[in-house]
Amino acid sequence: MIKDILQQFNITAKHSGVSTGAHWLSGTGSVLSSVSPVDGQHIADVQSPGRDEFDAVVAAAGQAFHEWRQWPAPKRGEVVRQIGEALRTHKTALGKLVSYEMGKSLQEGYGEVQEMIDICDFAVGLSRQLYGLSMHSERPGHRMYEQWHPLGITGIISAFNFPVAVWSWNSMLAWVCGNVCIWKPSEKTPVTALVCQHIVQSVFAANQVPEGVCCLVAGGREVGEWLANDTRIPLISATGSTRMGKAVSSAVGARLGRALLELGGNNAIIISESADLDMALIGCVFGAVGTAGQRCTSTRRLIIHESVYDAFTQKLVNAYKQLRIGNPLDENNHVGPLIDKDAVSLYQASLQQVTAQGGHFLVEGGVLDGAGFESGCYVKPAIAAVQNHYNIVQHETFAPLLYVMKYKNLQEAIDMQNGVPQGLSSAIMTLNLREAEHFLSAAGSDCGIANVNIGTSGAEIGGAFGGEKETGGGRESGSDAWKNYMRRQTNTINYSNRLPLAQGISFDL
Ligand code: UN1
Repeated sequence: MIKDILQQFNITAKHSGVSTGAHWLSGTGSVLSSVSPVDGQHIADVQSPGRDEFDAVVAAAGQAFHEWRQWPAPKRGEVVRQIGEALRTHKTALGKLVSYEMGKSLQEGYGEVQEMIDICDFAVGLSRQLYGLSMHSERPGHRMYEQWHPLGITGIISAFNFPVAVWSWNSMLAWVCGNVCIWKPSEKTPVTALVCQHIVQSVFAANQVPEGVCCLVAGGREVGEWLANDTRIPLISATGSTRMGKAVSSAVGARLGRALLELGGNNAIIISESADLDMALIGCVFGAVGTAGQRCTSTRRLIIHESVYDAFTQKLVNAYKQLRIGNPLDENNHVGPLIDKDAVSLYQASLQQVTAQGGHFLVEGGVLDGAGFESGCYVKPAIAAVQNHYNIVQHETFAPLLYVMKYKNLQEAIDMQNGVPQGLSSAIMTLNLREAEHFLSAAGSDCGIANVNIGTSGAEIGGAFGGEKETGGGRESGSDAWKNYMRRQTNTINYSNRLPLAQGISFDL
């Protein structure tokens, strides 16, 4: 099945990971070996760029920008509409491949492609709505307005957990805005990126889009560093760990470029005494074990009112007993593998730290072995009772490890929810209007995303996505996140026959 999908997209056992959107370049950099965490099978080798090919790609992108920025935005939107159509056609194949290369459940693989289709639709509409404001000038016979122009090359560094959707949030918006894109996908999931590149290339060819508008540089850390340091690239949009984000941010900041960062989360749900506990349960369990806890929006902490703590943790423990762990392509399973053995080691180290720092397990974790688990990447989702201040709780463990803790009053719960270095997603489960509104107020959650009676993960594309503090401050996807991909220009036009100065200054010659 996977072989057929690879054939369908012309993915050979050894494939170039370097493209200008019209041509595949033979890479001279290191080889990325893509291995499925589902069954440990090798998928393909992807050749990354050497410095010369990287420079050739940036040059092609720079050249293409001169032409692409002059296409009317709705015409660019029409091309993006066709990408959305192509994604609809290939949803099943690409969804399966996402599931196989990354390890998320098939439903989530399809969901990820749906997210790409949704952002295409959003971007098409946006291509006729890149609005600027007009202002009233203080001077007679003057007009003032602002307009938004494209920035140039957008460098996109994406993570393994959403191997294709996060690229599409960035590239579809960047393209309708008139930018050209260079994508460095995660070195752990290069094959799904190759498929996206093939899909876009055929749409672009059919529309005579100039070479260089959609570029791919599949590579490791070094390629990320080249992008971050390159003064020809005004905007770097990076998704990944806080450590990576700090490195990108300082490199881009040192050259006064723009960085759009979407980094780690440490997302909590407050379970109030007035929560609908059955409804809350679904949000909490999906949030904690969906994508095997490898979303940046995954639920890491539950802050539970003391009066419902025993009842709710009992429900959680029972629900965890029902979880089926196994091959994510089998739709009977809820939880697939972690991305690789390094991730498994980090998960195991976190389990040890929980006990060492004073926590105890309500549901024990562990690594699965035996038939069906040969890849060594399958782990048991765990639940631990902890204190919020434990060092391990303050860190994001990218695995299905859920922390539970008790609170007495809402202020204490909000302080705990905010009392971590990260600030991405947050939620409260309550039927009490006062609590809900307080949680959403300026004195409530400090996160970029705050939900009521919905879990922390699974945001729709229509809202701006991102968070505060160590999450990096960037906003991608919906609302007015498109402004990150453009430069604002303020224009003042004098149509009078005098030249009055602003602020009433007189300057007579
Ligand atoms: C991510 O984990 O990097 O809100 C993105 C969600 C998804 C996107 C997550 N729509 O969970």
